Amino acid sequence: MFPLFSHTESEKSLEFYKKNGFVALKSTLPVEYLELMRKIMLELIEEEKNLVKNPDYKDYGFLLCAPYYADKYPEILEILKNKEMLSLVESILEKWFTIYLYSNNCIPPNNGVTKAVRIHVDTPRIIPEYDYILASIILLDDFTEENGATWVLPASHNQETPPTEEYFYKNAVRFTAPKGSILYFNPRIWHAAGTNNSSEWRNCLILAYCKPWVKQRVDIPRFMEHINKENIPEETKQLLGFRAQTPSDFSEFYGGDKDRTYTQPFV
Ligand SMILES: O=C(O)CCC(=O)C(=O)O
Repeated sequence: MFPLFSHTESEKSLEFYKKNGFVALKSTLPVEYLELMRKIMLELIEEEKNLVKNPDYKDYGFLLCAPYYADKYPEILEILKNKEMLSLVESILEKWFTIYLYSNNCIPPNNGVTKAVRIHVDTPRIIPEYDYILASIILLDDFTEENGATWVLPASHNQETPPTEEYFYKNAVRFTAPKGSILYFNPRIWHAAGTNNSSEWRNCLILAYCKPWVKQRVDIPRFMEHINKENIPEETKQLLGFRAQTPSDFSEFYGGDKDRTYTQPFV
């Protein structure tokens, strides 16, 4: 059974994370929001496939940068106001972390898989005892063995060589949990998505966070250039990386508060 902590059990959940390289929290997200996001994600993966226009497109089921669509669907940014979700991130990465990646993984039904089905790590480097990046999976559906719940090999984040398939599937735990639950994991841990043998899509959001000086997976502020950001709260902009952009001219480095592009502490 996969342990699910409540967001109030911060000490216990942090201790579990430090020992195992992952930890899961119970939902604090409204069901209506999860359902809406599920619908939006399924629509956007088709839209993105058409936008990319690459006959070799291998990322079907993933969005490269969900905030890119926040003009059409401002709800995409709403989740970034969820304090309970962010508080564990802050206890691991400390204040001023930013978003490394905001994506999703939607697995098609009837034996469907995505590229995440292979046993993999998300980041190659190992920096023992130092957290500079953290990944999370937010369930938009109940995850079951049938619909492809994520496999995680406990405490494998410092293991350089890949486990054999036999070892992995014998020792990995399966993240079967109700929708809204969040699995946080060190992206250096060996893990895999399952195969979806159900008749419905299996959906989740993927949110990864990093220290503010780490280069984001994609440049989210530039991806959002077409979006009017007047109504986006300051905290959300900071999370998206708008306060951690490397300067591209003298005024962006030496200028006043309005001109400078890196306006948060280096931590
Ligand atoms: O969707 C899942 O179950 C796992 C996703 C994953 O492995 C990844 O995004 O790296």
